[in-house]
Amino acid sequence: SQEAIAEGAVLLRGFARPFEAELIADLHAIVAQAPFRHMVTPGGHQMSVAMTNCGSAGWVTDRSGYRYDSNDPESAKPWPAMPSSFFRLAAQAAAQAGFNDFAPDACLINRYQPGAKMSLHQDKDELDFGAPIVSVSLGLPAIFLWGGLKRSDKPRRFPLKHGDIVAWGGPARLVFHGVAPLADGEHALLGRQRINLTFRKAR
Ligand code: MD3
Ligand code: FE
Repeated sequence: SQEAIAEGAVLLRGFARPFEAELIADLHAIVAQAPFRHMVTPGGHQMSVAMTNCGSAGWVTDRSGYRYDSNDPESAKPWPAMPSSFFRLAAQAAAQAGFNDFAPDACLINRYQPGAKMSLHQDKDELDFGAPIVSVSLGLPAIFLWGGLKRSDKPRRFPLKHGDIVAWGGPARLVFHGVAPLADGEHALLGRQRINLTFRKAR
């Protein structure tokens, strides 16, 4: 099923389900090379979401700022390559949502354990806001917060479940968004966590 949640934002419920086994196997291999870690914001706060990356560019934050880096700062080695299962799913979902020829070079992998949240923010560390962003939700359900173009716009709440994909582009690309604190639970494939794959064209 396909719903427009706002101008430029398309929700594909369950789109990732046929890929789940391959995605989870590939995820485990990535995390073995580049473990999840809690990064620190430029303001000095440790994030409640743990992160890692795959692809030629990885999103990182530390006291010196937010940026994309070709290497994992923990190992000084390149981030693991983006598995073809990840790339194909992101490109297929983007095309289904009306964004043709999406070629992500960055996949940020977010891990939410119960209580973890992401405050309202914009994604604006990428070179070209013309490319969409594709996000894949796996594991425990979460409440996604969808704001406006001003931080003060009151967010709407959307439940995102295992297998749901959202593609955001055009007028939705710079909207403020976040995730409410994760409720506890147990997912059959992933246990007590939510994993979000965020595909972007960074460079
Ligand atoms: C709407 N992640 O990593 S994905 C992020 O569920 C991030 O982990 C959330 O926001 C998560 O930056 C939300 C959905 C998402 C991603 C990018 C967007 C929504 C977006 C960019 C513009 C508008
Ligand atoms: Fe974001």
